[in-house]
Amino acid sequence: MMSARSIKQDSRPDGAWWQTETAYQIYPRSFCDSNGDGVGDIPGIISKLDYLADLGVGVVWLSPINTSPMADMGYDISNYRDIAPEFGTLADFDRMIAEGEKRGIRFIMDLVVNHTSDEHPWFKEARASRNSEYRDFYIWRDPHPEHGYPNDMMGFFGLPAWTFDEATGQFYFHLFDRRQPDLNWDNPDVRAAVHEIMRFWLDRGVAGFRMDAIDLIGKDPDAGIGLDGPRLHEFLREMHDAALDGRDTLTVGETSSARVTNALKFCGRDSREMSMVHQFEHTLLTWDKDKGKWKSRDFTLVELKAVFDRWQATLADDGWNSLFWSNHDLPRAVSKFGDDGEHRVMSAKMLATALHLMKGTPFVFQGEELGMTNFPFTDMSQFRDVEVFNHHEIQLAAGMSQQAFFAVASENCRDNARTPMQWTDGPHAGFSSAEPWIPVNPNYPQINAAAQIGDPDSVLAHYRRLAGLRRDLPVVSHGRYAPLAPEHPEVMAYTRTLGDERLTVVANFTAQSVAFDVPDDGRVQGRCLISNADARQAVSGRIMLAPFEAFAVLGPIS
Ligand code: ISL
Ligand code: CA
Repeated sequence: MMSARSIKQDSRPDGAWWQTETAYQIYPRSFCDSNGDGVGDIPGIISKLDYLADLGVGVVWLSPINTSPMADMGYDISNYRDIAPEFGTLADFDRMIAEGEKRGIRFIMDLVVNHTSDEHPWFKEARASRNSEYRDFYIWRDPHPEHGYPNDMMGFFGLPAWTFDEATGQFYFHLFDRRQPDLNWDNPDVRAAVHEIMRFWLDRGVAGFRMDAIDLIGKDPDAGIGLDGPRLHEFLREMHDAALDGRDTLTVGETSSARVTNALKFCGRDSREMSMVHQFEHTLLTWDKDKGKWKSRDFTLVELKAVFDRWQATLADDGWNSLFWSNHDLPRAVSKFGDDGEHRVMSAKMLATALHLMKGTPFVFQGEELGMTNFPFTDMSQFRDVEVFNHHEIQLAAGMSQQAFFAVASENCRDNARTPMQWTDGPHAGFSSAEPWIPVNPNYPQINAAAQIGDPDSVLAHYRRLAGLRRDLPVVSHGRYAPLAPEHPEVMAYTRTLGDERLTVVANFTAQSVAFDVPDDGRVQGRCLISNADARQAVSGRIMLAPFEAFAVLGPIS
Protein backbone atom coordinates (compact mmCIF):
# COMPACT_ATOMS: atom_id res chain seq x y z
CA MET A 1 0.00 0.00 0.00
CA MET A 2 1.58 3.26 -1.07
CA SER A 3 0.91 6.68 0.34
CA ALA A 4 -1.63 8.94 -1.29
CA ARG A 5 1.12 11.14 -2.67
CA SER A 6 2.85 8.31 -4.47
CA ILE A 7 -0.32 7.03 -6.04
CA LYS A 8 -1.28 10.43 -7.38
CA GLN A 9 1.87 10.67 -9.46
CA ASP A 10 1.08 7.72 -11.62
CA SER A 11 -1.42 9.80 -13.54
CA ARG A 12 1.05 10.47 -16.36
CA PRO A 13 0.25 7.94 -19.09
CA ASP A 14 3.73 6.53 -19.60
CA GLY A 15 4.79 7.43 -16.11
CA ALA A 16 6.75 5.02 -14.04
CA TRP A 17 6.76 6.38 -10.50
CA TRP A 18 10.52 6.89 -10.46
CA GLN A 19 10.37 9.34 -13.36
CA THR A 20 9.13 12.13 -11.13
CA GLU A 21 11.14 11.29 -8.03
CA THR A 22 14.48 12.39 -6.68
CA ALA A 23 16.55 9.53 -5.28
CA TYR A 24 18.88 9.77 -2.30
CA GLN A 25 21.78 7.47 -1.52
CA ILE A 26 22.42 6.53 2.07
CA TYR A 27 25.76 5.06 3.10
CA PRO A 28 24.43 3.56 6.33
CA ARG A 29 27.74 3.36 8.14
CA SER A 30 28.12 7.14 7.94
CA PHE A 31 24.57 8.45 8.04
CA CYS A 32 23.32 8.43 11.63
CA ASP A 33 24.40 6.43 14.68
CA SER A 34 21.53 5.80 17.11
CA ASN A 35 23.30 3.79 19.80
CA GLY A 36 26.65 5.48 20.31
CA ASP A 37 28.99 2.84 18.88
CA GLY A 38 30.38 5.21 16.26
CA VAL A 39 28.75 3.37 13.37
CA GLY A 40 25.58 4.50 11.59
CA ASP A 41 22.61 2.14 11.72
CA ILE A 42 19.02 1.51 10.64
CA PRO A 43 17.36 3.09 13.69
CA GLY A 44 19.48 6.13 12.84
CA ILE A 45 18.07 6.12 9.32
CA ILE A 46 14.52 5.86 10.66
CA SER A 47 15.15 8.90 12.85
CA LYS A 48 16.00 10.93 9.74
CA LEU A 49 13.10 9.92 7.50
CA ASP A 50 11.30 13.17 8.24
CA TYR A 51 14.39 15.05 7.09
CA LEU A 52 14.35 13.07 3.82
CA ALA A 53 10.61 13.50 3.30
CA ASP A 54 11.01 17.22 3.84
CA LEU A 55 13.81 17.29 1.27
CA GLY A 56 11.38 15.75 -1.22
CA VAL A 57 13.09 12.38 -1.56
CA GLY A 58 10.89 9.64 -3.04
CA VAL A 59 13.30 6.76 -3.08
CA VAL A 60 16.36 5.85 -1.05
CA TRP A 61 19.20 3.67 -2.31
CA LEU A 62 20.74 1.98 0.68
CA SER A 63 24.36 0.94 0.35
CA PRO A 64 24.74 -2.65 1.67
CA ILE A 65 23.29 -3.47 5.06
CA ASN A 66 23.62 -7.26 4.94
CA THR A 67 25.83 -9.32 7.24
CA SER A 68 29.44 -8.70 6.29
CA PRO A 69 32.97 -8.81 7.72
CA MET A 70 33.27 -5.29 6.20
CA ALA A 71 36.48 -5.95 4.30
CA ASP A 72 34.98 -3.63 1.66
CA MET A 73 32.52 -1.89 3.98
CA GLY A 74 29.61 -4.20 3.28
CA TYR A 75 30.28 -4.81 -0.41
CA ASP A 76 31.39 -8.23 0.79
CA ILE A 77 28.30 -10.06 2.00
CA SER A 78 28.41 -13.16 4.16
CA ASN A 79 24.64 -13.57 4.63
CA TYR A 80 22.26 -12.16 2.05
CA ARG A 81 19.18 -12.74 4.19
CA ASP A 82 20.14 -10.93 7.34
CA ILE A 83 21.25 -7.51 8.51
CA ALA A 84 24.75 -6.77 9.78
CA PRO A 85 24.44 -6.56 13.58
CA GLU A 86 26.08 -3.11 13.66
CA PHE A 87 23.30 -1.85 11.41
CA GLY A 88 20.41 -3.50 13.28
CA THR A 89 18.00 -6.37 12.85
CA LEU A 90 15.40 -7.57 10.36
CA ALA A 91 12.79 -6.08 12.67
CA ASP A 92 14.52 -2.68 12.36
CA PHE A 93 14.55 -3.16 8.61
CA ASP A 94 10.81 -3.90 8.49
CA ARG A 95 10.13 -0.85 10.61
CA MET A 96 12.23 1.30 8.26
CA ILE A 97 10.22 0.11 5.24
CA ALA A 98 6.93 0.78 7.04
CA GLU A 99 8.00 4.21 8.29
CA GLY A 100 9.24 5.08 4.81
CA GLU A 101 5.92 4.08 3.29
CA LYS A 102 4.08 6.43 5.63
CA ARG A 103 6.17 9.27 4.19
CA GLY A 104 6.04 8.23 0.54
CA ILE A 105 9.65 7.01 0.62
CA ARG A 106 10.56 3.73 -1.02
CA PHE A 107 13.83 1.85 -0.55
CA ILE A 108 16.03 0.08 -3.02
CA MET A 109 18.76 -2.23 -1.78
CA ASP A 110 22.26 -2.75 -2.99
CA LEU A 111 22.41 -6.11 -4.72
CA VAL A 112 26.04 -7.22 -4.44
CA VAL A 113 26.16 -10.48 -6.33
CA ASN A 114 29.16 -10.32 -8.61
CA HIS A 115 30.97 -11.68 -5.58
CA THR A 116 30.40 -12.70 -1.98
CA SER A 117 32.53 -12.35 1.11
CA ASP A 118 35.13 -15.07 1.65
CA GLU A 119 33.23 -15.65 4.89
CA HIS A 120 30.00 -16.55 3.11
CA PRO A 121 29.11 -20.20 3.92
CA TRP A 122 29.12 -20.95 0.17
CA PHE A 123 32.76 -19.96 -0.08
CA LYS A 124 33.72 -21.67 3.15
CA GLU A 125 32.17 -24.87 1.81
CA ALA A 126 33.66 -24.35 -1.63
CA ARG A 127 37.20 -24.02 -0.36
CA ALA A 128 36.86 -26.96 2.05
CA SER A 129 37.39 -29.49 -0.73
CA ARG A 130 37.51 -29.83 -4.49
CA ASN A 131 34.50 -32.12 -4.19
CA SER A 132 32.35 -29.75 -2.19
CA GLU A 133 28.87 -29.27 -3.58
CA TYR A 134 29.54 -25.51 -3.53
CA ARG A 135 32.93 -25.72 -5.29
CA ASP A 136 31.33 -24.69 -8.56
CA PHE A 137 29.68 -21.61 -7.00
CA TYR A 138 33.06 -19.93 -7.48
CA ILE A 139 35.71 -19.85 -10.17
CA TRP A 140 38.69 -22.16 -9.62
CA ARG A 141 41.63 -22.79 -11.95
CA ASP A 142 44.83 -24.80 -11.75
CA PRO A 143 48.13 -22.96 -11.52
CA HIS A 144 49.73 -22.24 -14.87
CA PRO A 145 52.73 -24.59 -15.24
CA GLU A 146 55.14 -21.72 -15.94
CA HIS A 147 53.68 -18.50 -14.56
CA GLY A 148 51.77 -19.68 -11.51
CA TYR A 149 48.78 -17.38 -11.98
CA PRO A 150 46.24 -18.91 -14.41
CA ASN A 151 46.50 -15.72 -16.48
CA ASP A 152 47.48 -12.08 -16.07
CA MET A 153 44.06 -10.62 -15.28
CA MET A 154 44.06 -7.78 -12.76
CA GLY A 155 41.22 -6.72 -10.47
CA PHE A 156 39.89 -3.22 -9.79
CA PHE A 157 41.70 -2.80 -6.51
CA GLY A 158 45.03 -3.18 -8.29
CA LEU A 159 45.66 -6.81 -7.34
CA PRO A 160 45.95 -9.87 -9.55
CA ALA A 161 42.45 -11.29 -10.03
CA TRP A 162 43.60 -14.70 -8.76
CA THR A 163 44.50 -15.87 -5.28
CA PHE A 164 46.05 -19.26 -4.57
CA ASP A 165 44.20 -21.44 -2.10
CA GLU A 166 46.78 -23.61 -0.34
CA ALA A 167 44.35 -26.18 0.99
CA THR A 168 42.95 -27.27 -2.37
CA GLY A 169 45.85 -26.30 -4.63
CA GLN A 170 43.90 -24.07 -7.03
CA PHE A 171 43.48 -20.36 -7.62
CA TYR A 172 40.12 -18.62 -7.14
CA PHE A 173 39.03 -15.61 -9.13
CA HIS A 174 38.17 -12.18 -7.68
CA LEU A 175 37.77 -8.89 -9.52
CA PHE A 176 37.95 -6.92 -6.25
CA ASP A 177 39.72 -7.74 -2.98
CA ARG A 178 40.87 -11.28 -2.29
CA ARG A 179 38.23 -11.39 0.43
CA GLN A 180 35.59 -10.90 -2.30
CA PRO A 181 35.62 -14.10 -4.38
CA ASP A 182 33.61 -13.84 -7.61
CA LEU A 183 30.54 -16.02 -7.97
CA ASN A 184 30.51 -18.37 -10.94
CA TRP A 185 27.57 -17.03 -12.93
CA ASP A 186 27.92 -19.78 -15.50
CA ASN A 187 26.52 -22.10 -12.83
CA PRO A 188 22.69 -22.04 -13.06
CA ASP A 189 22.44 -22.83 -9.34
CA VAL A 190 24.24 -19.57 -8.55
CA ARG A 191 21.81 -17.62 -10.70
CA ALA A 192 18.79 -19.33 -9.14
CA ALA A 193 20.14 -18.54 -5.68
CA VAL A 194 20.49 -14.86 -6.58
CA HIS A 195 16.96 -14.72 -7.95
CA GLU A 196 15.69 -16.19 -4.71
CA ILE A 197 17.54 -13.56 -2.68
CA MET A 198 15.96 -10.85 -4.81
CA ARG A 199 12.46 -12.21 -4.30
CA PHE A 200 13.14 -12.50 -0.57
CA TRP A 201 13.76 -8.72 -0.29
CA LEU A 202 11.05 -7.71 -2.74
CA ASP A 203 8.57 -9.72 -0.70
CA ARG A 204 9.84 -7.87 2.35
CA GLY A 205 8.92 -4.57 0.79
CA VAL A 206 11.90 -3.16 -1.07
CA ALA A 207 11.04 -1.32 -4.27
CA GLY A 208 13.99 -2.61 -6.25
CA PHE A 209 17.76 -2.77 -6.39
CA ARG A 210 20.89 -0.90 -7.24
CA MET A 211 22.88 -3.67 -8.83
CA ASP A 212 26.51 -3.52 -7.82
CA ALA A 213 29.13 -3.90 -10.57
CA ILE A 214 26.48 -5.81 -12.48
CA ASP A 215 28.20 -5.48 -15.85
CA LEU A 216 30.79 -7.97 -14.57
CA ILE A 217 28.52 -10.98 -14.19
CA GLY A 218 28.82 -12.11 -17.82
CA LYS A 219 32.60 -12.38 -17.46
CA ASP A 220 34.87 -14.88 -19.17
CA PRO A 221 37.98 -15.13 -16.95
CA ASP A 222 39.74 -17.53 -19.31
CA ALA A 223 39.45 -15.04 -22.13
CA GLY A 224 40.54 -12.21 -19.84
CA ILE A 225 37.10 -10.56 -19.99
CA GLY A 226 35.53 -8.89 -16.95
CA LEU A 227 33.31 -5.98 -17.96
CA ASP A 228 30.55 -6.41 -20.53
CA GLY A 229 31.21 -10.12 -20.97
CA PRO A 230 29.60 -12.45 -23.49
CA ARG A 231 26.75 -13.69 -21.27
CA LEU A 232 25.89 -10.38 -19.53
CA HIS A 233 22.60 -9.59 -21.23
CA GLU A 234 21.45 -13.18 -21.21
CA PHE A 235 21.88 -13.26 -17.42
CA LEU A 236 20.21 -9.89 -16.90
CA ARG A 237 17.15 -10.90 -18.87
CA GLU A 238 16.93 -14.17 -17.03
CA MET A 239 17.17 -12.25 -13.75
CA HIS A 240 14.43 -9.89 -14.83
CA ASP A 241 12.10 -12.68 -15.82
CA ALA A 242 12.79 -14.73 -12.70
CA ALA A 243 12.69 -12.03 -10.05
CA LEU A 244 11.39 -8.70 -11.35
CA ASP A 245 8.77 -9.36 -13.99
CA GLY A 246 5.29 -8.28 -12.97
CA ARG A 247 6.52 -6.17 -10.07
CA ASP A 248 6.63 -2.39 -10.15
CA THR A 249 10.32 -1.97 -9.34
CA LEU A 250 13.11 0.51 -9.83
CA THR A 251 16.33 -1.22 -10.85
CA VAL A 252 19.58 0.62 -11.46
CA GLY A 253 22.62 -1.15 -12.77
CA GLU A 254 26.03 0.09 -11.76
CA THR A 255 27.67 -0.28 -15.16
CA SER A 256 31.03 1.38 -15.52
CA SER A 257 31.20 -0.11 -19.02
CA ALA A 258 27.94 1.48 -20.24
CA ARG A 259 28.30 3.78 -23.22
CA VAL A 260 25.63 5.30 -25.42
CA THR A 261 26.30 2.51 -27.88
CA ASN A 262 25.07 -0.22 -25.52
CA ALA A 263 22.88 1.66 -23.04
CA LEU A 264 19.58 0.65 -24.57
CA LYS A 265 20.47 -3.02 -24.23
CA PHE A 266 20.23 -2.49 -20.47
CA CYS A 267 17.36 -0.07 -20.14
CA GLY A 268 15.52 0.17 -23.45
CA ARG A 269 11.75 -0.23 -23.30
CA ASP A 270 11.91 -3.78 -24.62
CA SER A 271 15.16 -4.78 -23.00
CA ARG A 272 13.54 -6.69 -20.12
CA GLU A 273 16.65 -5.94 -18.06
CA MET A 274 16.52 -2.87 -15.80
CA SER A 275 15.03 0.62 -15.40
CA MET A 276 18.23 2.61 -15.83
CA VAL A 277 21.99 2.47 -15.50
CA HIS A 278 24.52 4.47 -13.57
CA GLN A 279 27.01 5.39 -16.26
CA PHE A 280 30.36 6.95 -15.36
CA GLU A 281 31.58 8.77 -18.44
CA HIS A 282 31.38 12.16 -16.77
CA THR A 283 33.30 11.04 -13.69
CA LEU A 284 35.86 9.07 -15.72
CA LEU A 285 36.70 12.36 -17.47
CA THR A 286 38.23 13.56 -14.21
CA TRP A 287 40.77 10.71 -14.03
CA ASP A 288 43.71 9.63 -16.11
CA LYS A 289 42.86 6.97 -18.70
CA ASP A 290 45.62 4.60 -17.59
CA LYS A 291 46.25 5.37 -13.94
CA GLY A 292 42.57 5.88 -13.11
CA LYS A 293 41.84 7.82 -9.93
CA TRP A 294 45.53 7.68 -8.94
CA LYS A 295 46.15 10.51 -11.36
CA SER A 296 43.72 13.38 -11.83
CA ARG A 297 43.01 14.65 -15.30
CA ASP A 298 42.18 18.20 -16.31
CA PHE A 299 38.96 18.20 -18.23
CA THR A 300 37.06 20.94 -20.01
CA LEU A 301 33.45 21.94 -19.63
CA VAL A 302 33.00 21.31 -23.35
CA GLU A 303 34.00 17.66 -22.82
CA LEU A 304 31.73 17.36 -19.81
CA LYS A 305 28.75 18.81 -21.68
CA ALA A 306 29.39 16.49 -24.60
CA VAL A 307 28.98 13.50 -22.26
CA PHE A 308 25.66 14.72 -20.91
CA ASP A 309 24.43 15.77 -24.35
CA ARG A 310 25.03 12.39 -25.90
CA TRP A 311 23.38 10.53 -23.01
CA GLN A 312 20.38 12.86 -23.11
CA ALA A 313 20.11 12.36 -26.87
CA THR A 314 20.50 8.59 -26.77
CA LEU A 315 17.88 8.07 -24.08
CA ALA A 316 15.50 10.78 -25.31
CA ASP A 317 12.70 8.53 -26.49
CA ASP A 318 13.63 5.16 -25.10
CA GLY A 319 15.35 4.16 -21.88
CA TRP A 320 15.85 6.61 -19.02
CA ASN A 321 18.84 8.46 -17.59
CA SER A 322 20.10 8.46 -14.04
CA LEU A 323 21.78 11.73 -13.04
CA PHE A 324 24.48 12.04 -10.40
CA TRP A 325 27.61 13.95 -9.44
CA SER A 326 28.62 11.80 -6.50
CA ASN A 327 28.29 8.50 -4.70
CA HIS A 328 30.13 6.53 -2.02
CA ASP A 329 32.98 5.75 -4.43
CA LEU A 330 33.60 9.30 -5.63
CA PRO A 331 35.02 12.50 -4.19
CA ARG A 332 32.53 15.16 -3.10
CA ALA A 333 30.80 16.90 -6.01
CA VAL A 334 31.50 20.43 -4.89
CA SER A 335 35.20 19.62 -4.45
CA LYS A 336 35.54 17.92 -7.83
CA PHE A 337 33.26 19.90 -10.11
CA GLY A 338 32.71 23.15 -8.19
CA ASP A 339 34.63 25.27 -5.71
CA ASP A 340 34.72 24.08 -2.11
CA GLY A 341 36.25 27.33 -0.85
CA GLU A 342 34.91 30.83 -1.36
CA HIS A 343 32.16 29.81 -3.79
CA ARG A 344 31.04 26.64 -2.05
CA VAL A 345 27.39 27.54 -1.61
CA MET A 346 26.98 29.10 -5.05
CA SER A 347 28.76 26.27 -6.84
CA ALA A 348 26.90 23.55 -4.94
CA LYS A 349 23.59 25.10 -6.00
CA MET A 350 24.86 25.59 -9.54
CA LEU A 351 25.85 21.93 -9.87
CA ALA A 352 22.49 20.80 -8.55
CA THR A 353 20.57 23.11 -10.90
CA ALA A 354 22.57 22.07 -13.96
CA LEU A 355 22.09 18.35 -13.28
CA HIS A 356 18.61 18.08 -11.78
CA LEU A 357 16.85 19.92 -14.58
CA MET A 358 18.04 17.39 -17.14
CA LYS A 359 15.81 14.50 -18.10
CA GLY A 360 16.35 11.50 -15.85
CA THR A 361 16.22 10.51 -12.21
CA PRO A 362 18.65 12.47 -10.02
CA PHE A 363 20.56 10.64 -7.29
CA VAL A 364 21.73 12.79 -4.37
CA PHE A 365 24.51 11.31 -2.25
CA GLN A 366 24.10 11.99 1.48
CA GLY A 367 25.53 15.35 2.47
CA GLU A 368 25.64 16.61 -1.12
CA GLU A 369 22.43 18.50 -0.34
CA LEU A 370 24.40 20.41 2.31
CA GLY A 371 27.36 21.12 0.06
CA MET A 372 29.61 18.78 2.07
CA THR A 373 33.22 18.80 0.89
CA ASN A 374 36.21 16.50 0.59
CA PHE A 375 38.10 15.78 3.79
CA PRO A 376 41.34 17.70 4.46
CA PHE A 377 43.50 14.61 4.95
CA THR A 378 46.75 15.22 6.80
CA ASP A 379 47.84 11.67 7.57
CA MET A 380 47.59 8.14 6.15
CA SER A 381 45.99 7.01 9.42
CA GLN A 382 42.81 8.87 8.43
CA PHE A 383 42.11 6.51 5.52
CA ARG A 384 39.81 3.52 6.00
CA ASP A 385 39.31 2.18 2.50
CA VAL A 386 40.84 -1.13 1.38
CA GLU A 387 41.26 0.37 -2.09
CA VAL A 388 43.62 3.02 -0.71
CA PHE A 389 45.71 0.44 1.12
CA ASN A 390 46.01 -1.92 -1.82
CA HIS A 391 46.90 0.88 -4.21
CA HIS A 392 49.33 2.45 -1.77
CA GLU A 393 51.55 -0.60 -2.09
CA ILE A 394 51.05 -0.94 -5.80
CA GLN A 395 51.61 2.68 -6.77
CA LEU A 396 54.70 3.02 -4.59
CA ALA A 397 56.10 -0.19 -6.06
CA ALA A 398 55.43 1.31 -9.50
CA GLY A 399 57.56 4.33 -8.62
CA MET A 400 55.12 6.91 -7.25
CA SER A 401 56.41 8.93 -4.30
CA GLN A 402 54.69 8.70 -0.94
CA GLN A 403 53.92 12.41 -1.18
CA ALA A 404 52.35 12.13 -4.62
CA PHE A 405 50.28 9.14 -3.56
CA PHE A 406 49.05 10.90 -0.47
CA ALA A 407 48.07 13.97 -2.48
CA VAL A 408 46.13 12.09 -5.14
CA ALA A 409 44.48 9.72 -2.65
CA SER A 410 43.37 12.74 -0.62
CA GLU A 411 41.80 14.25 -3.70
CA ASN A 412 40.12 11.22 -5.22
CA CYS A 413 39.74 8.47 -2.63
CA ARG A 414 36.40 7.01 -1.64
CA ASP A 415 36.78 7.99 2.02
CA ASN A 416 35.96 11.59 1.05
CA ALA A 417 32.37 10.50 0.56
CA ARG A 418 32.31 8.29 3.63
CA THR A 419 33.02 10.77 6.42
CA PRO A 420 30.05 11.13 8.78
CA MET A 421 26.96 13.05 7.74
CA GLN A 422 27.12 16.51 9.31
CA TRP A 423 23.86 16.99 11.18
CA THR A 424 24.70 19.69 13.75
CA ASP A 425 27.55 21.82 15.07
CA GLY A 426 27.58 19.67 18.24
CA PRO A 427 30.03 16.90 19.19
CA HIS A 428 30.87 14.55 16.29
CA ALA A 429 28.63 16.70 14.07
CA GLY A 430 25.57 15.15 15.67
CA PHE A 431 26.31 11.90 13.83
CA SER A 432 27.07 9.95 16.98
CA SER A 433 27.60 10.42 20.69
CA ALA A 434 30.90 8.54 20.39
CA GLU A 435 34.06 8.74 18.30
CA PRO A 436 32.94 7.81 14.75
CA TRP A 437 34.58 4.95 12.82
CA ILE A 438 36.07 7.52 10.43
CA PRO A 439 36.97 11.13 11.31
CA VAL A 440 34.37 13.88 10.92
CA ASN A 441 35.23 16.64 8.49
CA PRO A 442 36.47 19.56 10.64
CA ASN A 443 34.24 21.98 8.72
CA TYR A 444 31.09 20.65 10.43
CA PRO A 445 30.61 23.75 12.62
CA GLN A 446 29.94 25.69 9.38
CA ILE A 447 28.47 22.96 7.19
CA ASN A 448 25.66 21.01 8.86
CA ALA A 449 21.98 20.26 8.38
CA ALA A 450 20.75 22.12 11.45
CA ALA A 451 22.23 25.36 10.15
CA GLN A 452 20.43 24.94 6.83
CA ILE A 453 17.00 23.65 7.83
CA GLY A 454 14.77 26.70 7.83
CA ASP A 455 17.20 28.84 5.83
CA PRO A 456 15.60 29.57 2.45
CA ASP A 457 19.00 30.49 0.98
CA SER A 458 20.70 27.24 1.97
CA VAL A 459 22.00 24.57 -0.37
CA LEU A 460 19.49 22.27 1.30
CA ALA A 461 16.57 24.55 0.41
CA HIS A 462 17.84 24.66 -3.17
CA TYR A 463 17.81 20.86 -3.43
CA ARG A 464 14.33 20.81 -1.90
CA ARG A 465 13.10 23.23 -4.57
CA LEU A 466 14.60 21.12 -7.34
CA ALA A 467 12.91 17.96 -6.05
CA GLY A 468 9.63 19.87 -5.93
CA LEU A 469 10.00 21.07 -9.52
CA ARG A 470 10.56 17.51 -10.70
CA ARG A 471 7.39 16.33 -8.98
CA ASP A 472 5.27 19.28 -10.04
CA LEU A 473 6.29 20.10 -13.59
CA PRO A 474 6.00 17.63 -16.48
CA VAL A 475 8.42 19.79 -18.47
CA VAL A 476 11.09 18.98 -15.86
CA SER A 477 10.38 15.26 -15.74
CA HIS A 478 9.51 14.71 -19.38
CA GLY A 479 10.44 17.72 -21.51
CA ARG A 480 12.66 17.20 -24.53
CA TYR A 481 16.29 18.16 -23.94
CA ALA A 482 18.34 20.22 -26.36
CA PRO A 483 21.82 21.63 -25.74
CA LEU A 484 22.50 25.34 -26.24
CA ALA A 485 25.94 26.62 -27.15
CA PRO A 486 27.73 23.28 -26.65
CA GLU A 487 31.05 24.91 -27.56
CA HIS A 488 30.86 27.61 -24.89
CA PRO A 489 33.86 26.97 -22.64
CA GLU A 490 32.38 28.31 -19.40
CA VAL A 491 28.60 28.02 -19.51
CA MET A 492 26.37 24.99 -19.59
CA ALA A 493 22.99 25.80 -21.10
CA TYR A 494 20.11 23.75 -22.41
CA THR A 495 16.39 23.85 -23.02
CA ARG A 496 13.63 21.46 -22.11
CA THR A 497 10.42 21.68 -24.09
CA LEU A 498 7.02 20.12 -23.65
CA GLY A 499 3.93 21.20 -25.58
CA ASP A 500 4.24 24.94 -26.06
CA GLU A 501 6.43 25.51 -23.02
CA ARG A 502 10.16 26.04 -22.93
CA LEU A 503 12.43 25.78 -19.92
CA THR A 504 15.87 27.36 -20.38
CA VAL A 505 18.63 26.42 -17.95
CA VAL A 506 21.87 28.40 -17.75
CA ALA A 507 24.84 27.61 -15.47
CA ASN A 508 28.21 29.31 -15.16
CA PHE A 509 30.76 26.64 -14.22
CA THR A 510 33.52 29.14 -13.37
CA ALA A 511 34.54 31.44 -10.53
CA GLN A 512 34.50 34.41 -12.93
CA SER A 513 31.73 36.61 -14.27
CA VAL A 514 30.97 35.46 -17.78
CA ALA A 515 29.10 36.95 -20.73
CA PHE A 516 26.67 34.58 -22.38
CA ASP A 517 25.02 35.31 -25.73
CA VAL A 518 21.74 33.45 -25.64
CA PRO A 519 21.14 31.59 -28.90
CA ASP A 520 17.73 32.26 -30.44
CA ASP A 521 16.44 28.79 -29.66
CA GLY A 522 17.08 29.43 -25.97
CA ARG A 523 15.20 32.72 -25.70
CA VAL A 524 12.38 32.68 -23.24
CA GLN A 525 10.32 35.08 -21.17
CA GLY A 526 8.24 33.88 -18.26
CA ARG A 527 8.94 33.00 -14.67
CA CYS A 528 12.12 32.11 -12.88
CA LEU A 529 11.74 28.60 -11.46
CA ILE A 530 14.97 28.60 -9.54
CA SER A 531 18.12 30.66 -9.19
CA ASN A 532 21.12 30.93 -6.90
CA ALA A 533 21.32 34.70 -7.56
CA ASP A 534 18.79 37.36 -8.51
CA ALA A 535 15.67 35.98 -10.17
CA ARG A 536 15.48 36.47 -13.94
CA GLN A 537 12.27 36.57 -15.92
CA ALA A 538 13.76 36.83 -19.38
CA VAL A 539 16.61 35.09 -21.15
CA SER A 540 17.72 36.70 -24.39
CA GLY A 541 20.51 38.71 -25.94
CA ARG A 542 23.74 39.02 -24.00
CA ILE A 543 23.50 38.24 -20.30
CA MET A 544 26.17 38.66 -17.66
CA LEU A 545 26.46 35.77 -15.25
CA ALA A 546 27.91 36.04 -11.77
CA PRO A 547 30.50 33.45 -10.69
CA PHE A 548 28.74 30.05 -10.55
CA GLU A 549 25.37 31.64 -11.23
CA ALA A 550 22.69 29.20 -12.38
CA PHE A 551 18.99 29.67 -13.06
CA ALA A 552 16.04 28.33 -15.01
CA VAL A 553 13.25 30.30 -16.67
CA LEU A 554 10.00 28.77 -17.93
CA GLY A 555 7.79 30.43 -20.52
CA PRO A 556 5.82 29.98 -23.71
CA ILE A 557 7.73 29.19 -26.89
CA SER A 558 7.69 32.48 -28.79
O1 ISL B 1 34.91 -0.75 -13.10
C1 ISL B 1 35.37 0.13 -12.47
C2 ISL B 1 36.26 1.09 -13.11
O2 ISL B 1 36.31 0.87 -14.48
C3 ISL B 1 35.03 0.34 -11.07
O3 ISL B 1 34.58 1.65 -10.96
C4 ISL B 1 33.97 -0.61 -10.55
O4 ISL B 1 32.88 -0.68 -11.39
C5 ISL B 1 33.47 -0.13 -9.27
O5 ISL B 1 34.56 0.03 -8.40
C6 ISL B 1 32.49 -1.10 -8.64
O6 ISL B 1 32.03 -0.52 -7.46
C7 ISL B 1 31.12 -1.23 -6.68
O7 ISL B 1 31.57 -2.52 -6.37
C8 ISL B 1 32.72 -2.60 -5.54
C9 ISL B 1 32.61 -1.73 -4.30
O8 ISL B 1 33.86 -1.65 -3.67
C10 ISL B 1 32.12 -0.35 -4.61
O9 ISL B 1 31.93 0.38 -3.42
C11 ISL B 1 30.85 -0.49 -5.39
O10 ISL B 1 30.24 0.73 -5.67
C12 ISL B 1 32.86 -4.04 -5.14
O11 ISL B 1 31.64 -4.50 -4.62
CA1 CA C 1 25.33 2.45 15.76
